[in-house]
Amino acid sequence: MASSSDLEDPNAISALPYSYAPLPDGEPTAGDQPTTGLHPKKAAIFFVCAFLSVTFLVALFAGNEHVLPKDLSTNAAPSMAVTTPLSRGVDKGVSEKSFRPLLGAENSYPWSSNMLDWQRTAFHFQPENNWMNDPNGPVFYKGWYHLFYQYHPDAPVWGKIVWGHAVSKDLINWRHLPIAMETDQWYDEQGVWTGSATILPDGQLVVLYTGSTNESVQVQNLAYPADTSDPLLINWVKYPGNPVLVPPPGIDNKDFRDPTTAWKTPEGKWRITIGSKINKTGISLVYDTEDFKTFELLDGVLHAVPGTGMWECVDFYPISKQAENGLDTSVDGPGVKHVVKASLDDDRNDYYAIGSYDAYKGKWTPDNPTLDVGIGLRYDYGVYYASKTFYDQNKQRRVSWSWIKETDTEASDISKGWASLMGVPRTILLDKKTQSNIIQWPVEEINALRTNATVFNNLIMEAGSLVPLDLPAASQLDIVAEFELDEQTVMRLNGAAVAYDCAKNGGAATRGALGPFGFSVLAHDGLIEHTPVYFYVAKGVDGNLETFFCADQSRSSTATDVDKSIFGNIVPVLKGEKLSMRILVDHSIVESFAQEGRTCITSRVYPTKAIYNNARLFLFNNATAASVTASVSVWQMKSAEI
Ligand code: DQQ
Repeated sequence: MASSSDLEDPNAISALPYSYAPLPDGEPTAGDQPTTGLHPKKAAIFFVCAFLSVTFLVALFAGNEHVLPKDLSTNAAPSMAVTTPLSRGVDKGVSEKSFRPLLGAENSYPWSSNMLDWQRTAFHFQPENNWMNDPNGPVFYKGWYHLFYQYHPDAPVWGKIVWGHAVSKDLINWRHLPIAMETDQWYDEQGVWTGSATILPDGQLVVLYTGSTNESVQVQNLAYPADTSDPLLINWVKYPGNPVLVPPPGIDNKDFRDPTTAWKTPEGKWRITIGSKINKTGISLVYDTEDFKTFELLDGVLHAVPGTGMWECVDFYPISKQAENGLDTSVDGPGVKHVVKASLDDDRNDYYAIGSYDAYKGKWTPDNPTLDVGIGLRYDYGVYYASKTFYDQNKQRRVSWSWIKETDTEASDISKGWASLMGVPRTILLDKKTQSNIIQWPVEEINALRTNATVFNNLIMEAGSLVPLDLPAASQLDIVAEFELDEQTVMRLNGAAVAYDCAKNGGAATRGALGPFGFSVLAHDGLIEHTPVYFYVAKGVDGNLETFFCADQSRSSTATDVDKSIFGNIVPVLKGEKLSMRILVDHSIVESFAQEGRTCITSRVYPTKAIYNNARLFLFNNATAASVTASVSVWQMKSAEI
């Protein structure tokens, strides 16, 4: 453990590890239970009581180790009874649609309907029942936001997919509409898969989507509204000449899917890109068209990255180097960079890179080849896949939707009757300060759901302290916080060459001189269940600080048949910036944003006890050396109409 002499002795570098093994297991005693919540008026009294001992904190964070199923925190096969594993998707030619680590697992926890009911969200888009995956064709049309999505109307597992459809005036409250497109043609008999919408200059709309044919060949099809004057776009027509594209020579029949929104070429044609692979190299093919019926394949590809495997749901869009607004997909020019995003079939994560687009050649080059698509930055370091952006001409912004899968068993999903959510839509901008990453932030409309704010200013959290926050409820929250590490401790501290990794370094129970500190959400009083979302700061031998943003699901549930991964990554923090985070808690989904959206983590958690009135929120500082000053605003979130 760090002592003050460690901090002051400049030669004691090796004496100050950034982390050490937590103290031995120990169940918290009755006297250890934090019983008093922090009400602003009682802050002074509470302050003295709330800073609990280091021993207590470590015991709470590490003490229920026995509930951790080790086989679930790695990718090893689960230990529970395994029936015939049902891989959903792979044999049909798409990425795995079951949660692979729990494939074929039966429930090993006695879930009650009360527990399962609590998991349904209050302000995240989901269909009324059954299975959903990728967002499709998001668009703003005649005053309505449209969201189509991959939907299996017959069961809460992936299967014969159609396009579900819902509309909204504000991206938050939704009206469900009839299925937009069914599997009623030979060219989409096995599934109406992912696609995108393009608004033509005269305001008309076209959609290109992937059909899986009667023989499971992936082809691209054209569809358009039956009645363009209908703002709800209820009825759709499939072009009689479909398919408009079949896999080109050299491309496998099952490696050709998910056409993008079209953008304009310098010659005035339309251009799209479609994900594929050649051997292990992920690629994006480029086609030009004038009428969306006949297409010309360009030589070469938009981009290729060896070793990344099949690229699903490729997205390609411009971002402004200076402006605070989003850009229509066809915008190009000197003040513009371009993003390529690919959803990697092999690891089911969304990766992006920023680079330059050569419109004449139809090629894109990353600014930093070491951070190329699939080997560098991710949109989100948790559960987040198959995202798709659209340009919202209503508010001049680029908005991203994403599929957030379940990470419990299919048996639980069948009991619930539903599976999957959409993440809260995010506005995407280039980070003007770093110029090397995007920032993602929940759309402003979500703030309308905030109510009943509780504010705590300048809370000083000593090293090893835990503060329960007194809130009326804690299952639907918007938490915004700023943190400042005690500067003198940071300056006195010797640097060390220790590489930190959220996933591999033991989570929130592993203590260092400067972290972890943050929130425990969906926490049970005795912390038998809780999900810490936190910063971990490390001082390098060069004296520079590195900041990591993590979410630790390892103690999120006492159930053994749910995923308990620990997520996270580094987050850039520039000179003079405070550490800041925002967390949206909505029952079984927790979305976390650091430094205004530079690094994001989406978690799915399935507590059994920290639910309904027993869900709490804690602030903690599990560092060994530095105190942290925190300023926090917490809002209760109203339920949206969905
Ligand atoms: N989901 C769709 C495919 C896409 C995959 C099928 C990504 O079009 O490649 O449901 O999740």
